[in-house]
Amino acid sequence: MSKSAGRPFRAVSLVLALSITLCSCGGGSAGPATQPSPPGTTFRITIGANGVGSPTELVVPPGTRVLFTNNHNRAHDMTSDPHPDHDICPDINQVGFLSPGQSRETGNMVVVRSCGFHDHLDFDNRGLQGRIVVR
Ligand SMILES: [Cu+2]
Repeated sequence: MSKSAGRPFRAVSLVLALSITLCSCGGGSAGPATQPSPPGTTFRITIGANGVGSPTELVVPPGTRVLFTNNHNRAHDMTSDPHPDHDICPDINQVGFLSPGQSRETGNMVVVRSCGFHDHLDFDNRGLQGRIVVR
């Protein structure tokens, strides 16, 4: 058994300590005060030829923006219930008019509540209604 076996081990721990120190510089780039959802965790609602789907009802944590995408060949005007006041969840009204192919986010949904929405251009159409539950 040799006592010199400890020396290379000490060198390795010195390198480790150095790299930990170097990595601690976080890239805090200046941006808007509101934090966007990290990539991969975006909550989405997609409108297609069969109406609101994937999904019709979405459960999100408080502080979420939901991305609406219109994959239909018609325009849709996505607004909060109830029609025509649109005042239960005003954050949804920020989506508003979506041309075919267009996407837009809701406002930051911080209040815990159940937010029904509909297509204001076709408000009687159940296929164009859905719900975002913030909880
Ligand atoms: Cu409406």
